Amino acid sequence: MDIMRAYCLSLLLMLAGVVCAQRADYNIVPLPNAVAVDTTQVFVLQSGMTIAYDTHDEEAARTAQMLQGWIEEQTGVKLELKSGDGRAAVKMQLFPSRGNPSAVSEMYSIVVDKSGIIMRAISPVGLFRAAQTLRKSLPVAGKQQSPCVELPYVTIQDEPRFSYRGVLLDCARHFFTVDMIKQFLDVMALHGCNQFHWHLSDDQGWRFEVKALPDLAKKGSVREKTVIGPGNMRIYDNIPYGGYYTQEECRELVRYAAERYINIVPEIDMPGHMLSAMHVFPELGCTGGPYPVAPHWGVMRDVLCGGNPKTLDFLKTVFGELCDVFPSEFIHIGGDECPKERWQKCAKCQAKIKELGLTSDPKNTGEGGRGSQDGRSAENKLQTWLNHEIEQFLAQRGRSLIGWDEILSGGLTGNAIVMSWRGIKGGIEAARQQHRVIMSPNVYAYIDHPQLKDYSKQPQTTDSYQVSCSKIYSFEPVIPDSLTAEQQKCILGVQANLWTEHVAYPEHAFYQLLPRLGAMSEVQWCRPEQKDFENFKKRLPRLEKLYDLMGVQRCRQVE
Ligand code: TNX
Repeated sequence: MDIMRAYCLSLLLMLAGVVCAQRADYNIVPLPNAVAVDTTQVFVLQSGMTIAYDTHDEEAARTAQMLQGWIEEQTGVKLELKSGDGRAAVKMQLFPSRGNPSAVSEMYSIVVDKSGIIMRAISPVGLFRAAQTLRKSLPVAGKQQSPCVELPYVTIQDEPRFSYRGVLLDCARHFFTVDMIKQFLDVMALHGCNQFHWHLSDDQGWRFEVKALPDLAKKGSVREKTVIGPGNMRIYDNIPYGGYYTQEECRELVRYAAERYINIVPEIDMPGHMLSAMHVFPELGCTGGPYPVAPHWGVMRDVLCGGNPKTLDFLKTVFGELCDVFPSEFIHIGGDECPKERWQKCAKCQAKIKELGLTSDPKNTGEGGRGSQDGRSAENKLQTWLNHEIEQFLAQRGRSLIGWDEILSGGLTGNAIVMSWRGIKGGIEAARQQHRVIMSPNVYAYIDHPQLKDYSKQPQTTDSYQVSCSKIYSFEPVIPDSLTAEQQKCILGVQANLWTEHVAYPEHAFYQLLPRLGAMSEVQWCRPEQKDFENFKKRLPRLEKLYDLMGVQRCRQVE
């Protein structure tokens, strides 16, 4: 029967002069929640048909335009755009929800049947997700003679598991151009990611223009040389290295990201990882400097002075302008890897500790690895005080503070959100205190680490352990045994981090990112019961064709 039907259909198509060599396949990455397909019947999409968006919604129009471009680029099928055409082959319908208007739902559905392709959503972002799903379902065949695509009948229903689906790009250790970042954002959108964590400052370079402090970016962005090789062998290239983003460029990226439903979370890392600023303003350090912009990697013992009132003034100037440029609710203040060696000996820091009445807890466990500040020493509490000052400053502007999990050490304050990177311990602890959490544990989410077991087969990068696709894929961020149902809701989502100590070029950055972001996207998007690594591997090659079409590099092996 099925064979008969297919035969009749192809006969009909041939009579109509249509011979379709291309067929859609809904086995995409990340896998939608529910896909009910009927492969015995197809709708044929061909040039001259239309895409209609049935409101005068500007966002829907933009998404329709993007979809039109993707379809043509992938399949050669040229569709026309129309608003409000009831007979169009592709319809994008918005049904604004009458419920809670503040809840932005990413939910969408796609139905393909004899009348064509209908995408429905209750907010414009849902239509964008639907358009991405359709795009990923279409083949990548390039230019064709008389192009058309067969789409098997289907009903797709989908929405993401987590609201925060992030990727970090470190633009401090190495600088990436605005054009590269746009491509990075396109790749993120392809994977359904919605938070771009932009690491804008570190010991090795300051990348954000602060208008009130023009020297900060001008001088703080340049290091005189860069260490060569895997570890810190202290062999340098002796080539000055720099680059920073003007506020205009940042705004342009905010717009570009927003059109792809991505929020930019800017990070200025404080009070550690600040040598690039201290180089320009040595009075901000406990010893007075001089402080060169760091030419090598690691954790530096010179950090911002916690007791100098100028430190807080400086930070408020910086975070004030950061808030002007970035509309994000989330503002990242770093807070990681801040050794307290200087603060212990600094008269200003000790005076401030006294003034605030801070004392070490009896069970202070001292400092942890990589200069991390575990334990409730008076100095860690001074850092908490500093965080709290910034948190209140941000709160006045309607923003929420995110910090790396070290911000737990001196005690969490206010609404602070914890980004758990040294495993998931910090995240669990924060959720138990009813603070929001983003899980980004290094052993699962650090894509600066090698993806293949054989290090010799890949470019040199952060060494030590392997973070393979399967390792990432196996990550389950919500631990029912450790958290109550209420506490589990504090887990906003998951993030992959691309640190760039050893990643200097876009090709290498995308090699580190792909296809691992594919694996990460299923952790971020899919329900645990849907996940199956072997099945993921079968779906990946079709996504990789899109990587190739987009012109981005990738690792060609999956482990
Ligand atoms: C730790 S993650 C860091 C980064 C490094 C990274 C390298 C975090 C908060 N700090 O400064 O780039 O390891 O893997």
